[in-house]
Amino acid sequence: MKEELHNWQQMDSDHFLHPFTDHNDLSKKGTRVITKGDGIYIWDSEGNKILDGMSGLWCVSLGYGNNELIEAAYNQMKELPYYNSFFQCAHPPAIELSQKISSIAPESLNHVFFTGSGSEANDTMVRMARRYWQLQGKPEKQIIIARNNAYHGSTVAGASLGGMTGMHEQGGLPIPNIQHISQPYWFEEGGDLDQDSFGLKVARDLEQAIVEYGIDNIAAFIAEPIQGAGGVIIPPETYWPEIQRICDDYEILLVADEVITGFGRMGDWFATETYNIKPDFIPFAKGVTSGYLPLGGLLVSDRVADIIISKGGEFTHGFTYSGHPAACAVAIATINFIERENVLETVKHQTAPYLKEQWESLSTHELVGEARIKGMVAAIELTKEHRTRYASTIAAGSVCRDLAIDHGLVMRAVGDTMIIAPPLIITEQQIDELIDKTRNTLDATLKMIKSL
Ligand code: PXG
Repeated sequence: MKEELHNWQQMDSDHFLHPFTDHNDLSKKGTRVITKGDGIYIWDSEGNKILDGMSGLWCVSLGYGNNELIEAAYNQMKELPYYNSFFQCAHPPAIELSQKISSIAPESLNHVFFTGSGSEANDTMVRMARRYWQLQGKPEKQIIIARNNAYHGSTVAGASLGGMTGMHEQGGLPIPNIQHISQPYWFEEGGDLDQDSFGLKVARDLEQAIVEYGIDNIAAFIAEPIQGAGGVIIPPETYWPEIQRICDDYEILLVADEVITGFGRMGDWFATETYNIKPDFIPFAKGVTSGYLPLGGLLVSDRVADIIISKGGEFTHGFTYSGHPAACAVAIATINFIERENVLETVKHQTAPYLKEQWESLSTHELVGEARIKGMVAAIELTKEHRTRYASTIAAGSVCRDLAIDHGLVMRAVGDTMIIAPPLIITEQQIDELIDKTRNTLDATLKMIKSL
């Protein structure tokens, strides 16, 4: 093997275009090359062991090195590594998985369209929602209402549904007939309102938008039950019941994007259970395979599927890797593991409450304006004083993220919001380690900021 094959950073800098990356900045610092994972830990090419507080990218819920998932992929690849489900074909893993996901999904969602990712799941939703209304004789119902600072993926439709202005600015997005309303981010945007009043106010923006754009033009409303990439934004308790009321009153389709929250992150199979939401579509991905292979999909309600199936003829949509057999086999193994090992019960009644108690104790730290948590996702707002941020030139979040790595912990920074989403298999002892590392990181960050 040629020597330069091991010079990962140079090769990376010469050839590899990374997602969401400033390459000038990266080439100065050098990429962190991750070479190994085991349980909740990863190792980099320098040999550092790091607690993966982000489950990869919100996906490795069962941790690294789970032999059942690995063997499921291997065995399926030996039997049938690929076949498609176009042209009136299918294969056992996709059929079995569609049945299995329907059985754990909320009652009225019994149909699954497979994709390769969460972005493709949302693209599928846009096409299916519009097709549904067309088949109902209402082709003008095209508009999909989404929210500022939402993340729904990076394809043209996914990025359009998302409310990330930085993404819209780079190339003519959003596509037509996507409208954005406010997000339920009390800490940043709640002003003097208490959380419950703010939750209601923001939910009612949906009603205002429906009136403004006209009910005859609106197909659907999409939201993440808890915004993930936007900064683990946990809505006030009043928010979702009011959103549900509005969607019911105006009969628009409700889409709960569970790409992050699905498959156990809240201690329920889906956050729609946790929040008692009744969606027509659930886009999912990530945790469905614990990230071991790429798979996404769209759970579809009976009311939508019945129309698409009975009136629609051919739905002209699909991907080469829709329901890839090896990915489906890993997903079946993931669900079986979660069921057999009582992962949801442990998260719900044991580890998530323990993490909550520990995480909320961080709120007394001088650097912390708020520590919030729901299930196995949590955030800390770094502030100078209670709800006052540091100047953006200080970049408190980036400082904290880099220091976290030095302390052996992956935390993600969204501006000055620090977030974690650890593997669902994390133990109480490992939670103690995560909290210690977080506290030490906060101390070091405060020291660093004060020295600036
Ligand atoms: N919906 C939601 C809610 C997501 O979080 C997607 C859709 C798109 O999934 P794919 O599989 O196409 O990536 C996501 C993905 C971050 C980060 O920085 C979050 C995601 C992806 C990349 C980065 O937090 N979420």
